[in-house]
Amino acid sequence: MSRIVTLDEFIIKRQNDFQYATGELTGLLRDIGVAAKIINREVNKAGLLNILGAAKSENASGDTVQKLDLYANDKLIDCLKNSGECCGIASEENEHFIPIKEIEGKKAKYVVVFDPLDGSSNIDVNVSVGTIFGIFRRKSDLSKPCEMKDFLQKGSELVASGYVLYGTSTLLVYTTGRGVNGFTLDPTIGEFCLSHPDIKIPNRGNYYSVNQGYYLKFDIEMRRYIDHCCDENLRLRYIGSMVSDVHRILFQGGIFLYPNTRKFPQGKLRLLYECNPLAFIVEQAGGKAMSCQLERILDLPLGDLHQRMSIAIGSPDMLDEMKEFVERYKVPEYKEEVVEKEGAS
Ligand code: P6P
Repeated sequence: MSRIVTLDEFIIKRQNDFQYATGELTGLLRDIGVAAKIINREVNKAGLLNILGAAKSENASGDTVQKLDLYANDKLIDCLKNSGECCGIASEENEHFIPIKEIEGKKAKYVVVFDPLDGSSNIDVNVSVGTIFGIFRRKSDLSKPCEMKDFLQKGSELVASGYVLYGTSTLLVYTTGRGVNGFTLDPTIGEFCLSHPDIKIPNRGNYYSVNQGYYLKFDIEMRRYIDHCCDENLRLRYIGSMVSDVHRILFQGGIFLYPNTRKFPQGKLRLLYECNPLAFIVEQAGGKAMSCQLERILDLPLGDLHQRMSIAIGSPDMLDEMKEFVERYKVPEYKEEVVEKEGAS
């Protein structure tokens, strides 16, 4: 049996891979790992505590907030506040970013963005949920509080990103731009242990992941690509938790889609703390991530913290195929013909 390598040990050993190897990012990643262990403890016994169900409030994006969302949000903020390495936080659960005061005069260089508990509508039915995070170097003056420009950075500026999946086991997957590695929490020792070194996404897979219930609300070019997935006898896997659905695609190959609809003309998922961190990971694993208008996710400019975006993410060959379908069926002539035949979408 190969020697156990803990997350802490791995981060420290690999910090020299990292352009800004000053130990601060190492400390930040370890603090996020601590918050993940605390959240995992509560997620695993949520049914025993009065922390299930809705918190009778909505977040900045208008989503109903679950009690465990708020718990996870609070724990991540507490851990990051005490880390001394983070000068600001942007969370799905908070309308504005949260400046963090320096500790003992230390000028923190990083800001952290996160969705504390993605897919939390699944909590009450015991379906896996996850935390998604991204880390940027601040752009503003180190001697002053963080500013909005520290957060409104393109995904290509991320220095690290990752997710924690609270599923059949608890898995932390992250990248600092030197490949993707996965760590499984061993509850007997309370450590995340290296379990999936150097993750690479298959060039194609047998799965496609989309909310098929919205099929008629997608643009015709996306409907034609989904028809192609059905013609290819791909298997539909969609549980309404982006981090879980994308994790399956990362490990087994396939494509995850959340196209724009009439209800969400820009797409539903949030660019800053859902799409960009997962796009960084999937690209680092050899995959691709683009909007349904074929723009590379990591190149997209951000206008606000909770900006929504359509997304197609997964195996490179399948993204290339999707791109062909969009280019072929997006042409106005075809769309007019379809509208006449099928009626407005
Ligand atoms: P729908 C969860 O609320 C989430 O933000 C993602 O995790 C998930 O992929 C998506 O929304 C599910 O949305 O419209 O299919 O229920």
